[in-house]
Amino acid sequence: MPTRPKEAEGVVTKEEVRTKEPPMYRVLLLNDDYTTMDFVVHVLEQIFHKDKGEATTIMLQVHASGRGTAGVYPREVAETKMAVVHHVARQHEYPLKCQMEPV
Ligand code: TYC
Repeated sequence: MPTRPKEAEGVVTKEEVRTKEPPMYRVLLLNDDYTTMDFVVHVLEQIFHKDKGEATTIMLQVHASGRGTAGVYPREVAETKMAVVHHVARQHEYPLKCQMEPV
């Protein structure tokens, strides 16, 4: 039987212990004509934890191109972020929508 060097006894290699990373999802914000730019920036700051500069860049990207990435998360986190965005948008009577897609 092949032997291991003494110092390798009981050593578990990284591959063996590493838990599998979960599949990740992009949460996308969609443009519309009614939601204010300020509200979208606020959503990106409060829900996606962007600083004001990043939030403004993402909002302008969505405004110009139709959609943009708010963040990338495991499935359940992405689903919750989407639900929170839709909830706060409806509270403020904005039609803001988001979507998620696998990375
Ligand atoms: N297009 C909107 C406006 O001109 C701004 C906006 C940006 C709306 C991003 C939604 O996801 C959005 N007021």
